[in-house]
Amino acid sequence: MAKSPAIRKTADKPRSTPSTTPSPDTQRGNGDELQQQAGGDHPVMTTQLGIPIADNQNSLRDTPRGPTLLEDFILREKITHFDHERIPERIVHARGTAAHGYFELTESLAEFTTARVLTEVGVQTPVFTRFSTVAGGAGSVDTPRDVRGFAVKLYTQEGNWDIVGNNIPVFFIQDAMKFPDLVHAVKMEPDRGYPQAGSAHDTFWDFVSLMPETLHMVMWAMSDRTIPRSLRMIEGFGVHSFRLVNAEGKSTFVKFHWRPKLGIQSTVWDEAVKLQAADNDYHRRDLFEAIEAGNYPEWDFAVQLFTEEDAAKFPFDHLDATKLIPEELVPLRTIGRMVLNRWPDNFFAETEQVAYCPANVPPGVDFSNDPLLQGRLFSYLDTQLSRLGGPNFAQIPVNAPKCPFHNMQRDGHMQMQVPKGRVNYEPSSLQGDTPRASLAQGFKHFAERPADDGAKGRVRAESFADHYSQARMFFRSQSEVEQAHMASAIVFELSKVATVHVREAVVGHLQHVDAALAQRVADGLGMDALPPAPAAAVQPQDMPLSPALRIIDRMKPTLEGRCVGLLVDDGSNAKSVATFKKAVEKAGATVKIVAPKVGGAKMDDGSRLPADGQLAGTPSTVFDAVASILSTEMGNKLSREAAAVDWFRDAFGHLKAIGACPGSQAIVQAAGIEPDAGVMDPKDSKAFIAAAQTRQWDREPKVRTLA
Ligand code: HDE
Repeated sequence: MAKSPAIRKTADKPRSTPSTTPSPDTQRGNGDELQQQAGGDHPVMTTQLGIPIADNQNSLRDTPRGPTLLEDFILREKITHFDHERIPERIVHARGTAAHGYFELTESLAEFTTARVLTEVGVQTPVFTRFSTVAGGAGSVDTPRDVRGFAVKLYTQEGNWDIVGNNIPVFFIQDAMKFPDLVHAVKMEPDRGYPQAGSAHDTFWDFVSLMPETLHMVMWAMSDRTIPRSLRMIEGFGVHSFRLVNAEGKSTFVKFHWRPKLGIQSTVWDEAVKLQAADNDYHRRDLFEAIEAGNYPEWDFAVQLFTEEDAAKFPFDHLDATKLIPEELVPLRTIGRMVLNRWPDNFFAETEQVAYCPANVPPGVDFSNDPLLQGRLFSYLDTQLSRLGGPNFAQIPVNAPKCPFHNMQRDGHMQMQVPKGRVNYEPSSLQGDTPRASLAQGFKHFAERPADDGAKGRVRAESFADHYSQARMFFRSQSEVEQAHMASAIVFELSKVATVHVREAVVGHLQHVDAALAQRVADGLGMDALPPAPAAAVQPQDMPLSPALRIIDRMKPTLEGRCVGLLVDDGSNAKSVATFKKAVEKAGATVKIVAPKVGGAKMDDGSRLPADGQLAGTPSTVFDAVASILSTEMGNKLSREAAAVDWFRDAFGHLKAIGACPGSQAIVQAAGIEPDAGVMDPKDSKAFIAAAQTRQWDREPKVRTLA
């Protein structure tokens, strides 16, 4: 009888009725047996305290079919640790994906700051960058319509610098006081526990309708920026004005920007919705696969620099986080780049435990009086105390600085350091090696002029009162296609709002943004009359337009970083497949083979081409463009296969290039596709590559009605 070694060793009394039938688990083999089976040079498994474990399959039983013994310290330790594996997820930005990399300065800002990371050209500073959605929980999907967090931790020689930004340059609210209300409104409703990860519900839009300061960011949220194609193709913004401070103590205001080398690219809404079904982890997988393949995503780092005097001339208050500084007003200066080139070893240890805080700045960088930023300076440290369980979270490897650090902070939960000596205070005279503050090297706060603009009070500056002008500028700066997408997004979201007066109030506000937009949305919602516009504290102004805020015009016509799906089946022409693949890969894209069976397809020359994805589980939504190389026989067969028909139909609807071979024509017809300039024979790889570098915007009116 194959008994587990653990039972044999620890059962002290032989039982009178031993089990004669071994359980499947005891048959599976244990300890040394398993060690040998697995091969390799495995270390012996131990408890947390190093006690070697002989059997990791069976708990200690009183008899083979009797109760489990409390004495089983190995079982108890294992289960107890498991019971405590989770920590509270982030209140916002819970769903995130991160990677390691480096920042390299290409132009010195020595004139403006003492920060070494911004003055030492060519030095590579390690970074850890986490992207996130805002509203959904940690297990929610990657592609809802949502703002993306863009948080960069730079491990500089003068301490950690966290630029904790978003992929949108403005924020919903002006004062930290409103943040809990905003977040409560956008997250799932508290009584029903839904919707998860989306703003298309009554409480969010109720809040919007009552807080006109949200309008500018709402316009961004309804743009295609919030349905990105890839985390590698989003911009990042520090949002607030910060300060740079030079050796003379002079301050210059600065806004931080990250610009993706691959260009910005978004999905279309129907695609984003279908991606939620196709692949919950679409963005995480995309980043992982790119880094694993050595296609390291890269961003330019740029700054907008301006003085107090410049700021006084802006037709808005730069301390108001609902306002951006158009780059036509203050140009961007590219001073560095960030490359992400290493996937974390462990998701929990790094991506989950990383603790960003906008208050982490090196000497030479300082804060502005933006009231939203001021609130954030407090919030992030505070949230880590409950999320990570105590004051020593900075000792977690991903959070620890990579420069020397010394202080007199001691003890606390989970203290990992063992400070030596009797001196844990300062000043002291008993030890020669204790840390001391340094006036020369230490952080100097910018010595600001005392404010002379009024008395203390719970007030909102009058310069913050214009809520519509920049919303208008943003909307009117967009291309026609983008405006139509925004109008349709608002119609979609408000159509999910059951409360009629909330829908009406939002459309009322839109009249201040753009009367034609308000009318389009009203029509899209089936309203008989345009609801009245509310009184505006300040009449909106027509600001100069900022074409730099568009996506479509700035999309890079490239296949770099993109992925093309190629559908094959038994009998596909091996030569055509190889030629197509080579040409598209040469243009920079990855080609993934899709076939009805994951084992692949038998080509016409008898060779077998393994598939990267099975057709039913790999819809065209996960690709930037698609092509097919099929025999007529297989094409006819697949034209009766919903997954194949949808593959083409969705690619067409999502404005993608389609390289459909003659053998696929039955599927193309079943999908109701009327071929246009974006549909061609994949033999013409040149035409395919040209079309795949962008989306077929002209096709859109043929496939959907936009507001
Ligand atoms: Fe955050 N924010 N936030 N936020 N935020 C958090 O910190 C907060 C704001 C942003 O990948 C929390 O560690 C307040 C603006 C990102 O780990 C919390 C206010 C911007 C991340 C918090 C804001 C952001 C967070 C939740 C208004 C763009 C994820 C967990 C005063 C510039 C960082 C945590 C990561 C996370 C508070 C507004 C970006 C609760 C009080 C504006 C990218 O501390």
